[in-house]
Amino acid sequence: MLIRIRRGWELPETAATPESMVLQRRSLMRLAGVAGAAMSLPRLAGAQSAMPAMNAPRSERFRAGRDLTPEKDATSYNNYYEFGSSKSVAAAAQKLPQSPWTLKLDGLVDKPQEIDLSDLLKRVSLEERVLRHRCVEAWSMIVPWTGFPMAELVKMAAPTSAARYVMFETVQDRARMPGLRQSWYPWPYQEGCTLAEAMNELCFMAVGLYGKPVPAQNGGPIRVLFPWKYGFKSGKAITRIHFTDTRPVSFWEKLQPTEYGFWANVNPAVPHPRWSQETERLLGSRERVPTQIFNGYGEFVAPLYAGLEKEPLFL
Ligand SMILES: Nc1nc2c(c(=O)[nH]1)N[C@H]1C(S)=C(S)[C@@H](COP(=O)(O)O)O[C@H]1N2
Ligand SMILES: [Mo]
Repeated sequence: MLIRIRRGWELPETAATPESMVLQRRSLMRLAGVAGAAMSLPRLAGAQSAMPAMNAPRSERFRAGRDLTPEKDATSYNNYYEFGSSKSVAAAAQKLPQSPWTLKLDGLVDKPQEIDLSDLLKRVSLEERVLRHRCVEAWSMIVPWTGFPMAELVKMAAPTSAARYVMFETVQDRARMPGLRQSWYPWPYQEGCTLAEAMNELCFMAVGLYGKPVPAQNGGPIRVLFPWKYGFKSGKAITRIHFTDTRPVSFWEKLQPTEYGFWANVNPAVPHPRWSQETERLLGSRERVPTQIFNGYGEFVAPLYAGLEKEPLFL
């Protein structure tokens, strides 16, 4: 059982998918795309989506300082274990209906509610943010997300004074997500943060990617983003946001508590137990670049961790 888990996730990306294989797989996918995937996917996405093209204003506050990752790379190399442990889950993920979609806000809140996503989008103003994403496997991407601050949802839920943590839960669609049958994983995919982190301006709920609805494989129709944390914290296809007084134990922490913790802030100086976090490979390129503490977002988030120096903030 453990051996099966080790094969995918536990290897650093460079070991799990040697560069040559990645490149080979991409060109295979391109070829296959002409025959199958590429022809059927856009039609499906159009039919299922609640949202047309988006042209939200781009925020100047968050500058990535690098070129955007090519869209085809960001949308064809994914981690989404509900659809399997390979990076090629895009075709399978198209089966997940994107609309209608309900988001449940519950737990220690004054206003528990279930909101229809299209109603929610009438109540928030959308912006585009170009953000860095750093996977714990040491690859990264820079993509434009459209969405709204998570703080908006916190306000709508109105947490009580007892609420200290927020847990984000991914939908469990057993008919369409074959990975859910892999019972050694602690489904559902849950990730959590402190209430202060959820209210930080960088915590973002994304409904768009490259000006279009977030593709299913990237977590459509709505996902959370913690750009200063390792990518596994940024849960996809969020269906429930739960406010609690207990620190949530998240999916990867349940699987391997010695390797993946609650905080998971990016830090090049703290290696993963089995590989270095000093550099990262830019998706869609062969370039490796230095990794930055808090993924380069320290000016926004470092104050959140004052006084918590004894916590394993970077695991
Ligand atoms: N529900 C769910 N969310 C998830 C994952 C997952 O397997 N299931 N993988 C995480 C990991 S490890 C990463 S790196 C990012 C990948 O997001 P992307 O495919 O949009 O690049 O999603 C995160 N969110
Ligand atoms: Mo990841």
